[in-house]
Amino acid sequence: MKSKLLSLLCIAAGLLAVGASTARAAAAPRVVTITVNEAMKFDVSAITAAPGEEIKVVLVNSGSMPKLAMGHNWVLLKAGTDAAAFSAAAAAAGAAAEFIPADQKAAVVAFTKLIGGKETAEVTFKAPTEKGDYPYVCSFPSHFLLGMKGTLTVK
Ligand SMILES: [Cu+2]
Repeated sequence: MKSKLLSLLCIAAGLLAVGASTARAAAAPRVVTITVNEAMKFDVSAITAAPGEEIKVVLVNSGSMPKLAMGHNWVLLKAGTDAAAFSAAAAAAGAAAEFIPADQKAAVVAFTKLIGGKETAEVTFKAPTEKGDYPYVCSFPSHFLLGMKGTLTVK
């Protein structure tokens, strides 16, 4: 009798464990890895997301230059943001602000820190619920102008 109860408990515990791991898997964000280097391009220039989808962007800098000489970040902007104007403001904000202009934070959906060669940064965020095209940029001075940009499309 006692052993039967014990085995029932074991089964119950096993089911709980399975349930917990399933729940964990469902809650895990989708990982999008973006590699950057001295070529000043995001190797992923288009991301499609479902409204409200949880996404983890992992930014990998495979280059070798230090952050202050050629740093990179990944900054997702609200739909309709003038990315060129944002980048100009970011350059003016300077390295101390990691090229995120304090007065334009309302235009930022998500961003990683600025990283140098052989560094990695990540940010987990929920895609906007409103469908549309959300521009993303590297806000290091002039990198946007050199083509370091992409679009996250919510649909
Ligand atoms: Cu960059």
